[in-house]
Amino acid sequence: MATIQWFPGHMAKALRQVKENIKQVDIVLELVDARLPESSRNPQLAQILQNKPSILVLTKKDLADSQTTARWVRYYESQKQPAIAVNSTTGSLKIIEEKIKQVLADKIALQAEKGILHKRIKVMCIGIPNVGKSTLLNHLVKKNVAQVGNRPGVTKSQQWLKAGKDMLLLDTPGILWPKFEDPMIGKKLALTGAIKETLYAKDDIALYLLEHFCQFAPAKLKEHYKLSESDLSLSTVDLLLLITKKIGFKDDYDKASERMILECRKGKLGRYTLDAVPESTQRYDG
Ligand SMILES: Nc1nc2c(ncn2[C@@H]2O[C@H](COP(=O)(O)OP(=O)(O)OP(=O)(O)O)[C@@H](O)[C@H]2O)c(=O)[nH]1
Ligand SMILES: [Mg+2]
Repeated sequence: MATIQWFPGHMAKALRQVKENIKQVDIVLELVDARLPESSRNPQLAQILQNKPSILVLTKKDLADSQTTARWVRYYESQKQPAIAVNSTTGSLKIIEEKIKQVLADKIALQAEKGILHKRIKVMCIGIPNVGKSTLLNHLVKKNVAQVGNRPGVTKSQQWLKAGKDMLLLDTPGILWPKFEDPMIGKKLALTGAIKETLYAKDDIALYLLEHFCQFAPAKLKEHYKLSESDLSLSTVDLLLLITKKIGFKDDYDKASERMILECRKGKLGRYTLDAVPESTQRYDG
């Protein structure tokens, strides 16, 4: 299978702007996709964040396996990285405001001692493309001020937004990193929609999808594509050809791959998490 290569071009500029603005914010919301919390975490950001208070926000929790998400959150908290999981398309995001105030409690108390009250908290929101940065900020602002869209690269430049009297929020363009050390990361990011579709071969990603679901959620695959038990032991290439026929695309497996990827993103194959929680946290189970 081909390795997805990503040359970040304009993302280098976006990264530079993050470095410039980090000094003037109180806290960073680092957004990752709950379906792949580690693979969607930009390794370049760790160095930039350093001692800046941050919260790891696992977005799209409605699409991820809920037990695994809970374990991921506990894992990060056990690593002293404050973390929460959210679905930004519904319900209240009060939980984020509360978490921000909790993480900054000492700083706010110190300011209060000095007589500084009601200082707006400056929050920067960062993460890979399409992870839901603008959606989450719109929720916090309670207005649709930031443009959102279900494709990577919607936000083109940084934008400050006011959220009530308490917070100032900075929306930023999604940033990927120049090279994925592990080609699986590219496949996971492509499957979940962080990479422009012109940059990967759809059949490669559909084959990855089949590999994952055959191993971790065969029942869902069987049910959705009306497969028999023996179909599941076919090679993934033969399975792709079979599904292509079953969904009426004859031998157009590129079109079938596109359909399968979109259905998977929409949750038609059920909730799934592509990244496994490190073994050490298994003890948290049950
Ligand atoms: N199911 C689900 N969809 C979400 C969630 N958050 C965001 N989305 C969807 O994800 C897509 C991308 O959202 P955006 O807010 O534009 O993402 P972004 O991170 O700002 O993307 P860029 O500006 O391209 O970097 C949109 O279709 C949102 O509706 C969530 O918690 N659950
Ligand atoms: Mg955006």
